Amino acid sequence: MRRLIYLLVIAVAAPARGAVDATLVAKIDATARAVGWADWDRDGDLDLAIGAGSDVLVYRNHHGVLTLAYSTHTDGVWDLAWGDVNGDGASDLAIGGPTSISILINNGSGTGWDESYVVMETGAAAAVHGVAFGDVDGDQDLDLAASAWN
Ligand SMILES: [Ca+2]
Ligand SMILES: [Ca+2]
Ligand SMILES: [Ca+2]
Repeated sequence: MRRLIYLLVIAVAAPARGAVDATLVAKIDATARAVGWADWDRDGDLDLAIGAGSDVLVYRNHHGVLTLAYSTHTDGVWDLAWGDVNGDGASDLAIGGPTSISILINNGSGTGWDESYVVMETGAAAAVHGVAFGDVDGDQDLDLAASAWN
């Protein structure tokens, strides 16, 4: 079932807790489950990735205005997380999906991905609903935690 999802950017001013200013960024006709910020195009500001149905949508930030810059079709995006997997300074994207965990390698120029690959096949019995990067063993590279259920 497809649902119309409203995506909002909500500014929360720290001194005025509870007072929020919400800006409508886009309406997406898909089940949107995940969002994440990173400087995708390496221009110094944060861009927004959205998992919308089977697509990863990247909205480029230009002086605070977000516009859809790139769309990548996958077999489903249940969660996403940014992290520089290959250490080239550009944030890459991990995707938890209905049957696998995959990685999109950022080409670093704001024009797309160098490659994508599946890290782990979980099968239909274990949809991946959560992914998060962290350096678990302190060896200066990112490790990936994932949660799955069916
Ligand atoms: Ca940027
Ligand atoms: Ca990278
Ligand atoms: Ca590590």
